Amino acid sequence: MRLAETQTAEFHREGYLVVEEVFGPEDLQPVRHEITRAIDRNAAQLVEAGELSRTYAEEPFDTRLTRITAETDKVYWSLASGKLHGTGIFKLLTNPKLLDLVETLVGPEIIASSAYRLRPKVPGFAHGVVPWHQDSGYFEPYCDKALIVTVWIPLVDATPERGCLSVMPRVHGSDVYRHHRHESGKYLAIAEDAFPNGEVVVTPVPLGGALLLSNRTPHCSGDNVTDVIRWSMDLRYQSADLPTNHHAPSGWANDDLPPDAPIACYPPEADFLVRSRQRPHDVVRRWRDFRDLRVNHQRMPVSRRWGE
Ligand SMILES: O=C(O)CCC(=O)C(=O)O
Repeated sequence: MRLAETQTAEFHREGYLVVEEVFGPEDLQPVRHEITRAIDRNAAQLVEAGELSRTYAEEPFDTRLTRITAETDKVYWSLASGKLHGTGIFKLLTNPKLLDLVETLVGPEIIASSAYRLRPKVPGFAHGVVPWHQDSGYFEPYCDKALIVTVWIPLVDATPERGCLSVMPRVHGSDVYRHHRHESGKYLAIAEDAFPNGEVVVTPVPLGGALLLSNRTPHCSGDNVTDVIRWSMDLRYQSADLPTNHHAPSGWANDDLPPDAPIACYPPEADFLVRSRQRPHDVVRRWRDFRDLRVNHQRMPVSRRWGE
């Protein structure tokens, strides 16, 4: 599914775009399955260790982790963020419908950014609330002016009550605002005195849809005040012409970049090439290769741009 010209124009003008009916159940089921297996595994271990009373296996996907998290947050932390790298996640990251969408924006040589995140927004669990930030706040400054597209994909209907995202449109043409470590300690947030004075748009996304964001679009998400876990994934894509740590088998890496370019826009984790006409042999097509890249990646630090 490619974006229509009007949609591309809207994305560039507003800094975000909601696209409905991108995915069918067959696209999202493998991820749900991978998450469920991970919960099964981790919950069983904790029951065995006497840290959880039972696995809550009878609970549906929408509520099971809430019951578990009421006893221990260990299962939550074993899943949240970029920890999973199974076949379900790989299938979604390389989903051709998704890559067609992304190609409209970043071009035909596509790197899946290392920074992909799974977010179970468990009702009443504070970590799910994300303060105002631009994704570029987390990336290397060298990549500020480039486009790194976030594709935010809910695994349930994402409504305002469940803590969907809010965005600030039409300010993404500015620089990256000053960020600081948020009081939660977990996130970066735009500093109060640097905060842009823009309109705020709440962006519900129905199951099957996606929210596209630019790396300089300020966004945040609030509390989930329902009984349903707001499961979502955010994936990121960039052109292979930007810094990347995917050292492909051919030996290619950042060939044309100046010496002061960082090793990757987000060095701590492993990027990988997902589509290429110029170097089709370097595309990561097998889940095992993806897993090996993720597992064997030598964690590199990000520069301390916010003086932390
Ligand atoms: O899913 C959320 O609540 C926040 C997502 C986010 O901040 C992001 O995708 O950069």
